[in-house]
Amino acid sequence: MNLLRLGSFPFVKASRLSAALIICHRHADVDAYCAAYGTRFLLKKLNPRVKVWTACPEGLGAPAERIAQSFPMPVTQKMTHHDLDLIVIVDTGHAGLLKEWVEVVKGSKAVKITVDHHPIDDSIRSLMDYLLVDTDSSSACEMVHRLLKAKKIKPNLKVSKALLAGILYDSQHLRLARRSTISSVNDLCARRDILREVKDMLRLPRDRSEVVARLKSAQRLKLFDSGGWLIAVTRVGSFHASAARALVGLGADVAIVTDEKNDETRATLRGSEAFEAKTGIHLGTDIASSISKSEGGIGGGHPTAASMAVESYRGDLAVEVLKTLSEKIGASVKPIT
Ligand SMILES: [Mn+2]
Repeated sequence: MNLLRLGSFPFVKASRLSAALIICHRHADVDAYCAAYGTRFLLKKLNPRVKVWTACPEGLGAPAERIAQSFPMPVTQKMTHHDLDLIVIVDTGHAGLLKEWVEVVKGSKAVKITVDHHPIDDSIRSLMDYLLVDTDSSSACEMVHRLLKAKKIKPNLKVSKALLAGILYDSQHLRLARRSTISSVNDLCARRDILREVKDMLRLPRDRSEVVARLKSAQRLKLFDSGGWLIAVTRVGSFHASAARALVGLGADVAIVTDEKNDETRATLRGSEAFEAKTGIHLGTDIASSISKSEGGIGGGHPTAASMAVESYRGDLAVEVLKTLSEKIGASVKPIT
């Protein structure tokens, strides 16, 4: 992604911009919400008269809900204004994650732009006029920061904190950071060193229900071996991502957490960095996206963090993931008892 192209954002004359819609993925996480927050600021700076709506399909996830208290913005439930000039989709690699908002996007004559760091599925590609996609970026927030920079707009303190929160969240507190991430963090902290403050914001104590979900995921754990890699399979009703991360924290190379709700089967995957580095398996494209495509669901994600959802699924999604994983690894799956 080159900066010249970033400088062309939002690909419509800012002075003519009157109505814009920002949409993030369903159950917005901290990165998605904060990227929307930063994009809203950017559009308002480009044209103070622009009216901006923000949509978070199916609401916010628990960590984003907490962060949103520090960075409140109006979130619209239903689009009543139909004459949009611009639609910006942030942090969303698959159109299925837009839920009912996909119809708003399809039906609008607005210029449509995706700002994302996920591998982009064709379902999004076919809807968009412009793709600002960098899969090497730590987060959508890092990209929004680069957009601000390209437009020579300085974020205020609140926006700096929000973008930093998204970067820290998606980069696992900079464990997955690249040089460009550090450069963004440095910029965002230039006016005031907000690193510690934002870290503390994200480190609020976990809800008891989340802790229970993490512990139950360990209690219900089934362990498998494929080619020497330890694969943990479990089932919990909520906090899938947190539970999967906890299992990788315990030492699993890959954690698979599944659940069924309202006729929808979901699977959340997390892998260790060593697993990705040694096998080259991308949990987003090789596993979640490939299985959901063949099963008629939605799925995708990053090399070590991915998820998928399939409606009216008849089989056992965990078994399907294990099968696909072992094929990619090139070794059979053996239960460890
Ligand atoms: Mn993200």
